[in-house]
Amino acid sequence: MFALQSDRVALRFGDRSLTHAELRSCAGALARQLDGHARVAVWATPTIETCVAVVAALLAGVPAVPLNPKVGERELAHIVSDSAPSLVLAAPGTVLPAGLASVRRLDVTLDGSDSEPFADPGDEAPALIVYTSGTTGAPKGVVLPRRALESTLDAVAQAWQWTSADVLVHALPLFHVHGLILGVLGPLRQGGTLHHLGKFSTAAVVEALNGDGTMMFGVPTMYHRIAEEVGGSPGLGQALGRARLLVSGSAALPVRDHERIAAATGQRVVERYGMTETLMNTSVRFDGDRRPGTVGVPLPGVEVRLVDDAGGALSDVGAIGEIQVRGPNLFTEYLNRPDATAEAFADGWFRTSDVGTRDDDGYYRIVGRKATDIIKSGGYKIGAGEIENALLEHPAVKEVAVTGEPDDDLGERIVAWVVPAGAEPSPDDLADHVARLLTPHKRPRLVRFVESLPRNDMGKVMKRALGT
Ligand code: MCA
Ligand code: AMP
Repeated sequence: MFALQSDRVALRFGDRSLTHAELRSCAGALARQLDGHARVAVWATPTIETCVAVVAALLAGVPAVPLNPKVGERELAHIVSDSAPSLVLAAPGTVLPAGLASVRRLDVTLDGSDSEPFADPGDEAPALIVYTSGTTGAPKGVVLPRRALESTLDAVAQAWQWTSADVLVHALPLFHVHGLILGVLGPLRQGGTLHHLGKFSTAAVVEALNGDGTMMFGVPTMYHRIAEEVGGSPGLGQALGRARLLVSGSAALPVRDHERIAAATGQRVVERYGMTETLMNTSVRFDGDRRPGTVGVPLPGVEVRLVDDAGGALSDVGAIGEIQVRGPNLFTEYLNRPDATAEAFADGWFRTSDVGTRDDDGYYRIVGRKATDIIKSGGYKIGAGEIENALLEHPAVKEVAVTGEPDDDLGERIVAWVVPAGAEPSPDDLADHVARLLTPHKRPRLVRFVESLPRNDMGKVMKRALGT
């Protein structure tokens, strides 16, 4: 999957860095300790140890499950019981939650050394299992084979003219596809460099792009924060203008933010469209027309089609339908969920639930989503059902419905419509409850108390009738 031979810096986090050869050596030594393990978890803090742990698992051919270090107790219990890791890899000194007490811990150290070859586990061998939310129920483990990782990284490298000379800058979390697969494994596969900022701030972006950074990845919330500031900050505009390529993904980049950044930097952000199950599907190419509001053309090797409600393929320019994809970039299954896996495909095509349209030059635009109970907030995919289940466990909540509302910063914000069981609980209390059980990014940003929820004759909550 990677050469990991050169003396070029592979990973830089703050003042710590590893060359490709050093990474191969310490990850190789760690990989020997994974021998005989069927699956390992990685406590995915934004640190160099997380990258070493994931590379070790890939070298050893042992599937890795990246864990959000802010994961709450209910969500962690689900992931641990569903994926059954026999080890958890963590940076030395990190305090792990009680929910991992039953899993043996292995500290990730950078001082081991190994350069012996490893057996090739094969293209279809599972490499990573990444948990993603659905409309109802607990998150599903998306099993990603090595072939999907390699093909998506090669496809975007071609589209973006990404080479070993590039230094990628980002501040994305390392437990999702965007930050981990594109953002860590991407630079490693190209033989280039990742400079991780630890935490997003425009000041950190300026410093990195004024240094040797050549590319940046971010979610629209990050670009929105840049757009808000860039007009009044020539230093930010100049730093961004110096970059070879700025890429946005995980949610739609608003046209207004795209234009504000273009006006202040002379640099048009390139949008790409992906999904945990499919990795990357389409992108505006480096040398393509960077039209705001579009996610570009299918990546090399990826087939994309639009389908109407009856399942018929739509070929007319401008027709609107569900986006379905096929190609080597796809996952193999949802872990332990053959039912959900079967439902996700139609004649071998993966049903994304995203609704899109195609321009006459083959560019796709995403215009909506079939599943109303999915919320994208800050680039995170969140199921309304899991938040509702968590809130119903709060003693002060009698009934609840969760919706997503447009939000300039987050894209969508989570709103909880609560019928209190007695006295109204404080919104902060409800937010803390969700953060403790699930994760902080799933917490409601707004709580609206109502006397009752609008229901249809079947008793189902009519979420569209909930409005301001
Ligand atoms: C807040 N915090 C709390 C609570 N409230 N902790 C415990 N209990 C609470 N009640 C903590 C948070 O954990 C966080 O800590 C800090 O306070 C601020 O939280 P929040 O307001 O949620 O963060 P933010 O500043 O709004 O974050 C914006 C962000 C973030 C940085 C843009 O949303 C982000 O990193 N998004 C990236 C998501 C992503 O990578 N998605 C890709 C999915 P602390 O400050 O310490 O963190 S993959 C995908 O979608 C596909 C494949 C694709 O196409 O890419
Ligand atoms: P996730 O499950 O977190 O991998 O999120 C995948 C979803 O993010 C897709 O199904 C889309 O709805 C959304 N998404 C990703 N990239 C884009 C984009 N560039 N524009 C609009 N939506 C996007």
